[in-house]
Amino acid sequence: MRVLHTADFHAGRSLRGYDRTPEIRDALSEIAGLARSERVDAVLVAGDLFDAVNPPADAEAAIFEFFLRLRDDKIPSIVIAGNHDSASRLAGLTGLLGWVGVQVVAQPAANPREMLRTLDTKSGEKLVVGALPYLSERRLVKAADVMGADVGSWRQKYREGMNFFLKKLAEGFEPGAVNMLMLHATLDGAVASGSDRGMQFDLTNSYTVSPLQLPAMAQYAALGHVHKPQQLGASPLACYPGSIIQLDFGEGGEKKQVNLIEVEAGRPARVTAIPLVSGKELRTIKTDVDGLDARLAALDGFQGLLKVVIRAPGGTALPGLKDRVLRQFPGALGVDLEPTNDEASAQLETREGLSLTQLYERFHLEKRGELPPALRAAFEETDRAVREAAGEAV
Ligand SMILES: [Mn+2]
Repeated sequence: MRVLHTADFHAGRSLRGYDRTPEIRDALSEIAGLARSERVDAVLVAGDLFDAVNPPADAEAAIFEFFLRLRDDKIPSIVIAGNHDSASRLAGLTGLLGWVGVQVVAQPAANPREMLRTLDTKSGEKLVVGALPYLSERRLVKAADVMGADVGSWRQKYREGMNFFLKKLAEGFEPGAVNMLMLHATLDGAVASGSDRGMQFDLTNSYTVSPLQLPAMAQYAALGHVHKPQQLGASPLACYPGSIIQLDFGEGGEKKQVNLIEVEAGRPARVTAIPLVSGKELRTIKTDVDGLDARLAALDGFQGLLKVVIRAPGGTALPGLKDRVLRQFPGALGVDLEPTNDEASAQLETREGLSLTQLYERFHLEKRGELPPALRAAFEETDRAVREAAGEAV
């Protein structure tokens, strides 16, 4: 049996105001082409189809087009919701997607047996997938706060909760079939992409599952959530194929891939990475003001998306610097200034000591570009109102 494993499409993503959906659409078309040329029996998508709970129409079009391409080639697929997806939205589409051969598991079910999906594949063998969509860690934290429990013990609770689901799913595995797990979660030891914020925090602060918790009867664990491709466990073989294009500057230079799994019932699985070529290359250059022109000139022929970090004394803006970069390299998405002092720049990488507004400003810069003053004012006002309502001194 041949199974194609992919994840983390993030359709609808934009980077500093630059819409990435056309590149994601290209990558999805590339993957559908691979599923056909590799004559796979099934495709597994391990969550984060969309970048946000309310994706733009063209992002939905890209996803539906992908599934229709698979349907045209009679390739069935199994899909779980990731933390970026709206589980309830995907749940609402489940019936319709079923008509084109896509089995969706959007929400964890109280009875884990309901999260098992089976396929009688054209290889003649049966595929059983224990599909575990993203389980909200935040809800656990909230509950922990309310009850005054310490988060450490809730981390343990999360692991136990995951254990319950994984064990129950494994009970549905069949000796004569190919058995796989699929989950959208962080495994211990997972390495984040060079990390443009986000994921780094996620990995150090978040809830994790140990590879040892994965039932050994699974021949392969199809993981989603971490964007850097990697293998984690050996028994069962557990892999993140990673995202399908370089989604943010932290993923710059990373080679993207899908995994092809060749496996028979009761035999160890073989995994082959198939490289993806769609999507623009992301690159960051760091320089001081004097070196700027030379670094930009050296980019000659670079067709990707660029971030320029300029080390300037005290991190203060120098007039005309942004324009100078854009004149030489119109594809530059951002010009950031960084204080020369190493300690200060190290501080920039953490969230400690930053106000909510500063954090939002940073988030906005990453997602949509510079924060407009009116939006900043509205954010501050809302923040103040919320804190006042909570009885905090403002
Ligand atoms: Mn993701």
